[in-house]
Amino acid sequence: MLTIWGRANSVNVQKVLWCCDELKLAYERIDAGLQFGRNNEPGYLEMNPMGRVPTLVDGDFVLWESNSIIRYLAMQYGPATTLYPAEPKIRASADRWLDWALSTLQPTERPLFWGYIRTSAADRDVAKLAAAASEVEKLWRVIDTHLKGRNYLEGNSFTLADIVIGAYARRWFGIAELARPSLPELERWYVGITQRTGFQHHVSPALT
Ligand SMILES: N[C@@H](CCC(=O)N[C@@H](CS)C(=O)NCC(=O)O)C(=O)O
Repeated sequence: MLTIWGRANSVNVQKVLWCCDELKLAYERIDAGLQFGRNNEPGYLEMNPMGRVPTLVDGDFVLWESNSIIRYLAMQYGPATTLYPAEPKIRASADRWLDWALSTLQPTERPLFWGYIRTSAADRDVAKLAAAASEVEKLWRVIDTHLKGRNYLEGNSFTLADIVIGAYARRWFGIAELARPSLPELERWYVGITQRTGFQHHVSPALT
């Protein structure tokens, strides 16, 4: 049985839970992080010295970093699936979106998410949020352009890239205050991934 440490409203935990759903893996999830604490206790820090969530425990194997966790799960438990394609060019292309999500998309969207979802309206820095929204919009335009002629982000099948980018797309589409431009390819792809049970169970719940 797998154990996943991390609160269910963390985008990085959500990716892992969605991946487990795609692979039909059973797991136990233990709340940790923010109001649940635990992630800075010595026992947790022994597993994950960064004190962040998620952390995966699979028997005597412990792993942190959400994108590494989903790569591991797909290689270990879904080698015959198309989730993490073995063909090097497709795998590298999918990996590119995983790296881009952590290096570029997440840091750019974070101020927006925290500003609208975790800050009261009275305390918001409106000018800062407008600047952040404009930066994030540029990134979603990149995805919109890339999706032209593609059903999914890489290859012809749903991959880890769709999970990772999909988890952030849910935030972009879920912040009611945002004025979003029309991005038809992005919207078409997003409607498709919202049909998946892993998205519905783990990513779709209200942003908190
Ligand atoms: N790059 C790491 C980031 C981990 C991370 O920053 N997690 C956040 C939640 S999304 C966290 O642990 N925040 C502190 C907390 O929840 O107390 C990953 O992808 O796993």
